[in-house]
Amino acid sequence: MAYDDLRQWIAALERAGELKRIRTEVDPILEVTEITDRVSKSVGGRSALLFQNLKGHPGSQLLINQFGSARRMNLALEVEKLDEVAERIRAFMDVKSPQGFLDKVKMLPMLAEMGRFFPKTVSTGPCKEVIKRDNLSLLDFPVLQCWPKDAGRFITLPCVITRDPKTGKRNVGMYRMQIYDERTAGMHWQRQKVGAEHYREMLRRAAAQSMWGQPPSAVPASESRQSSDPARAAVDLMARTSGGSVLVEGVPSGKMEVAVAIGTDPAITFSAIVPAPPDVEEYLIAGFLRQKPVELVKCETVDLEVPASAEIVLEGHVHLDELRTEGPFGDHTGFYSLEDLYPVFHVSCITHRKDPIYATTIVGKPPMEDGWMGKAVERIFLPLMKLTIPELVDINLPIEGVFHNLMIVSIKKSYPGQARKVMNAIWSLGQAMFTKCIVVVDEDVNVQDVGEVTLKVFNHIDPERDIQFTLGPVDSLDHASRLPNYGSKMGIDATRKWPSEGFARPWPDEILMDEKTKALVDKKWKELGIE
Ligand SMILES: Cc1cc2nc3c(=O)[nH]c(=O)nc-3n(C[C@H](O)[C@H](O)[C@H](O)COP(=O)(O)O)c2cc1C
Ligand SMILES: [Mn+2]
Repeated sequence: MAYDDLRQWIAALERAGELKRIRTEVDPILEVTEITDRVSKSVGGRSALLFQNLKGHPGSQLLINQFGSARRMNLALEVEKLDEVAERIRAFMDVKSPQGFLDKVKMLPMLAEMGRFFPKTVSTGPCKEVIKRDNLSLLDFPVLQCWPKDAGRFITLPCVITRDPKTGKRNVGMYRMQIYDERTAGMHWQRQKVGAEHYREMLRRAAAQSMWGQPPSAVPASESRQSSDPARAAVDLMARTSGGSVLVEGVPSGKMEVAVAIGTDPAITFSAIVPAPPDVEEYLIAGFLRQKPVELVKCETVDLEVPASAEIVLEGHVHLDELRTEGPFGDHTGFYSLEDLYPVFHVSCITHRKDPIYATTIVGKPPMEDGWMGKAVERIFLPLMKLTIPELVDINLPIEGVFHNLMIVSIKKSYPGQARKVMNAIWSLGQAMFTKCIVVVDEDVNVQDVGEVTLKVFNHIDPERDIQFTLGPVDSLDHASRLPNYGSKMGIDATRKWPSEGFARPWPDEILMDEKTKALVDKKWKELGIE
């Protein structure tokens, strides 16, 4: 029974006792954050909040903290445990190449099931109840200023939809948007994300078009690699640390179509943060998660499709030759991410439901709502990681490790040096490349128990021997790396060292009481009168 839209999801939250309506007047500037932060940090992340009386926005409603606990994350994906999603993925991947007729017959339901998840385009939907081309303003919505030193108001839970100019495939990514004025906003796709790659591909095309009058596919590779390539100039400029608003000199003006859906059913919202391979459409992932296809409608002013039941849809363009200072913004690292140059989104049309509900989140010091989304990603991706790293037993991204700072993994070690092989595999696996510190332990260590990890890891290592450094891309939010987006990473091999790894000393046993003595004391326990 998939949720068809945000409203069904809100009703389900309310039925489950997981929603609080707030009727007292609250300011979207800072005040919503302070309230939500207290709720996030109380036991169990307490509940989702529906603010119904927002200062300066009479009649508006704002939903926050919808994913902010293990229970709500399970409700969002309609499972008892997230392992069920992992299990469904595993079942899918288990399909062997059919050997005979019977095997082929067995495969049919699986293929039919896959077909059930593809998005469907429908002629219209609730997101078209109100269509505004003129007199529109991003400031109509109760967009938050989250933290005191934020550069302004930020849309924090937008599903940003772009199209790959090469393949025509759509991508949905969650990239925050700083509101500059009624019609413009920042487009914070970090350079390693799929939206940013679509933008660069548009730049390459526009550059090739202006230099050679034809798209890059028609230009000989030797020519397109010339250093005077204006697309390179723009990419290089994006690599700079910061600056004011700039028009990128020498880059042909051009536009890239972008649509943004805010307030979708929870499977779509969640799919926008999932670190999926670039060529897998998130609409399909959402269909898989909710076991029902996503219904899409065409946009009014751009050639993109958006979820038909979205509360709010922003349509518009990113100009290829324009970058603008974005940030600072109080980020999920617990620190402000610094200002940097990002593309600018110009709104051409806003469509929305009647009385739209604005869905948002705040990030800051963990634990917060996004931490629970990250935990869901961790559970769901484990079986996928095992495809390329079969020795993997379990992983833990502790919430205070803010996704990219710390990953603890246990492995079944079968040959010398395997822990280092696993580190390198993780550093080359999609967005796991950002992991600043990877700790590898043997399979007998429970990675979910950070106390046990601390005890065993720091007992087992000879730091100079067991720490591996490497250089590579780091998260844009890393404020300590030597350069933005580029820095070092560290792996700790805390597995037991073998003679074949040059460790000749004996390895001590872990202290464990024998079963006989334990049973004896169990029997006597009451008599001892200690409790
Ligand atoms: C609340 C929230 C806010 C996020 N904001 C950003 C952002 O501003 N920029 C960004 O590049 N990634 C951001 N992310 C992470 C991306 O959504 C995530 O990396 C996603 O996998 C990107 O999708 P893509 O692989 O299709 O590009 C955010 C994630 C969450 C949960
Ligand atoms: Mn994607």
